[in-house]
Amino acid sequence: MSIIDTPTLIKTIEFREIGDERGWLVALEGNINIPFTMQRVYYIYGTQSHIRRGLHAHHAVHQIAVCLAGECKFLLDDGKNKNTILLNSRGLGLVIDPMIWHEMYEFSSDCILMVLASDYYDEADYIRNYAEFLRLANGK
Ligand code: T46
Repeated sequence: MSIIDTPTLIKTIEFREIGDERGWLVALEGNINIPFTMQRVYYIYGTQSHIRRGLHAHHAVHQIAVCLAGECKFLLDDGKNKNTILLNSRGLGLVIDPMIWHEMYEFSSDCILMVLASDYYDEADYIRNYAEFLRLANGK
């Protein structure tokens, strides 16, 4: 597994795309090309282009987002710096670490965004208040 760690907050994983005359296949395996054991997969679709989703950080859950169709943008924010990325490739996973505020926006009408998560859904893991996130992220 090679996690591409740019000087920004954007960390991505390039998946091996296995292709032949029949088409393409990508395999995602916990602790092999996904850096944790997956406990949950969910996917988001049918979001209109003017809608923003996310707008939270997680205390502990690790996640990888893969855009399976269409495109959307992600904003990542660690409380000091913000970076954005356009997700439009089935061969690329975006790492969403704990304590990273994230927002998804500018969804194309055909966007299907799949997210792999390291734990089960628990609302208590969410920080949905930005002021509270900044306080925790900056150690106050
Ligand atoms: C995230 C970003 C990338 C569940 O019941 N189970 C689940 O596993 C999830 C993820 C959500 N839900 C419920 C909770 C809400 O009532 O589905 C509803 C919509 O969730 P939310 O408003 O949190 O959706 P997004 O798109 O703002 O955020 C989602 C994930 O929740 C979040 O963990 O990191 O995608």
